[in-house]
Amino acid sequence: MTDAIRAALRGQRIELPSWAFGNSGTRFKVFAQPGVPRTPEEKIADAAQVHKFTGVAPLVSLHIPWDKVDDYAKLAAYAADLGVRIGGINANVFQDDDYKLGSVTNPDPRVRRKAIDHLLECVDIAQATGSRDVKLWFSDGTNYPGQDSIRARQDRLAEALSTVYDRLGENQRILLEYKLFEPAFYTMDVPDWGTAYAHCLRLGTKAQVVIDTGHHAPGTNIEFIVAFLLREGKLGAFDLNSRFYADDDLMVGAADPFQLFRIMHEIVSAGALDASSGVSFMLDQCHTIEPKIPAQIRSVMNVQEATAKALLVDHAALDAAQRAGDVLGANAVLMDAYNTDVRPLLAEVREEMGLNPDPVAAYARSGYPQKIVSERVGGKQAGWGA
Ligand code: LRH
Ligand code: MN
Repeated sequence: MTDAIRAALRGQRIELPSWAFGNSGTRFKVFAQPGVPRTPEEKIADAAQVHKFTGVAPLVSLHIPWDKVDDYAKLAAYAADLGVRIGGINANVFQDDDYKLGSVTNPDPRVRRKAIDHLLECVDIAQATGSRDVKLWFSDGTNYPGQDSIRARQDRLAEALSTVYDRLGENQRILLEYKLFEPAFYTMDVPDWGTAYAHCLRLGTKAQVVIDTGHHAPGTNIEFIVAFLLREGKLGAFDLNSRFYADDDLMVGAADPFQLFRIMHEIVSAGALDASSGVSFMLDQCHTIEPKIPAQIRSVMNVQEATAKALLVDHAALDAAQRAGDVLGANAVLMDAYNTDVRPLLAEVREEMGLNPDPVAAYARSGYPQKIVSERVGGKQAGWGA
């Protein structure tokens, strides 16, 4: 394997969601697990374990107020001591009673002001943590036709976004996330990539789109959206996960590893794998029944495997077959890469990085799983509650 492929794999940067280490569930049940973090510091410590054993997960995204602290600069220093950095700051305008009919799109200007103030607070927090990204996902929408004006809500959304945009620092950006449905079931105010893209175009260069792989209608060709937004310079980040039906937030690559490969193929083909491309590769997952740290390690490994396969695509042969209109030939080039077992390559790359070739086994033997269960007794386990 070429040194370039190994270097690209060593240089991969995956951002972990702090909330994946806390308890999460569905409307039916949230299953608590022993050893779950109680504080943002403990979440960061768990994320640092994932980086320790994989070497490619040096960033942790925060969610406010789930990760609210008095001193964000101190929290960033704490993370740095553990060898990781604070990544994107996620705003939360979806858990307050005031937001029943919307946050920034709410008919009530008092509620809109309250939501905008929270978004501005997240910009300030990003300043304090040294984060570039402020990630905005709005649960805003309606459940019944006629409930509110679709157009008026877009006006309110645009106004709020430009207010936040104007507050951004030189090196900061807004990441706007879309979602087809849930918690609203008739309209979502940012339902698809086109709506997010249009708002980001109107805002300016410091506004880009987040593709959450669980936020599309079944059968959506996500890699087309990736290729299109990359070409426009408007792909800012991914929220990677996988699903069988809806926004299941399962481990990335678990439900559809071929889709993840096709997505990474578009990334590699556009030269967007390297951090210099500005595309953030974040995970956005919930481990409702499985142990959380091993699940994050496995998720990172799934991204590595899809990336390694995409890096193995013989682009010269693919290009020649495509130009020749050789449909089967071109498809075969891609399938050859996808059907290559890259686990031995990744094991070697980990050894080159001074890591154990089997991160899951190494973590299981590390003693950390037992340590957190014995130490983290009492207190309130972290979850989706504030
Ligand atoms: C919404 C979402 C968003 C986060 C939340 C945790 O479904 O994907 O990215 O804020 O999950
Ligand atoms: Mn998401």
